[in-house]
Amino acid sequence: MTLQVFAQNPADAKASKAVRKLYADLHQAMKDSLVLFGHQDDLAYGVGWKYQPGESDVRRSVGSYPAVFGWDLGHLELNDPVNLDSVPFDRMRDLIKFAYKMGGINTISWHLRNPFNGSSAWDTTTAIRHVLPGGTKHEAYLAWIDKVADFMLSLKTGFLGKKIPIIFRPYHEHTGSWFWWGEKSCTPQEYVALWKMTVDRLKARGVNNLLYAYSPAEFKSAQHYMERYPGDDYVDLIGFDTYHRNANDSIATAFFKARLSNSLATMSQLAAQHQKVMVLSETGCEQIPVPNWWTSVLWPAIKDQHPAYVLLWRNGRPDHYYVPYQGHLSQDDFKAFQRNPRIFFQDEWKAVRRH
Ligand code: BMA
Repeated sequence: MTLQVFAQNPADAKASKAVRKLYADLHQAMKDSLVLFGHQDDLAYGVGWKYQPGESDVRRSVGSYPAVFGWDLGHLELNDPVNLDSVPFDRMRDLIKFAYKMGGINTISWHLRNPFNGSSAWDTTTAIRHVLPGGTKHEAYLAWIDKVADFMLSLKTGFLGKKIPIIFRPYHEHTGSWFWWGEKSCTPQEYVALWKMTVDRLKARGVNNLLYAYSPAEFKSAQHYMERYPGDDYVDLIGFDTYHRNANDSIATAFFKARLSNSLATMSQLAAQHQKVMVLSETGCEQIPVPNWWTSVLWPAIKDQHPAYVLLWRNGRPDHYYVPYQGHLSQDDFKAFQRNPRIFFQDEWKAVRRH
């Protein structure tokens, strides 16, 4: 199916020129059936290294950086100097600049604490109604959003301090029930109210360098996907988070491939109807135990619907990583995947995007 997607305005009517350009570039990538490759925390650490300037497991494996760089603001709300995965926020800011300067795209998620009891993002105790207007935690929560606003506004580059465009992806995987903003912890109205309150507050604080990504986990139908959609004027990217588990089981693998391609087919119709950009906002197969996973599982599942980018999750620990490190058993296949003319890493993306 060919997508009828036309570049259109971002949800934020005051979005900066750089945001508009990024949005147009993403629409163009989709029209051209390109898939940009992304990786979470790519420049911060990898398997066996941490904070070495210029390092990246993706680059070590295939000779190029990813085109999309993912980051997470969890614990910024606590005023902590490091995020929930120990990445110092000051270093993150520098690495976001580094990625942007080489033509990369930055996207940020937020695994923030439960605002009702201060426990982790995975504490599903009812929280949203306490942070909405009239709730006991409302003011404190606005202060949390303001910290995000300050961080976003601090992402500047060049002599003139131009703000770096960012794809912000809050309250993700809400069709699951593992986060406090998940499906079983709030009503659709509460979820939408939380989203709108967040975006409105960021805009009120002068933040105009964001595109907003909506990214449920598994969903049953188009209707289910859209059940908590905040609206076309609050969302720019239609995303999906899904992981391949039990990769040594052929039935589980076939199931993952079918579910991913069917989900993207549903989403691509929604993206076309709403004129949004479709992305695979998080995916991966922990430790990649299948040597040809890249060309035999991931690519066949995405090639027909071609999301504008795929973001692989972080290389956090020797038992928790999603892209090959140098010498990994799937490295050769990852190289073959990179050579696919429709998959773009940083060097290829930099060469074609508008400057
Ligand atoms: C999860 C795991 C955790 C991490 C969290 C936020 O999927 O990687 O170790 O803290 O994401 O990045």
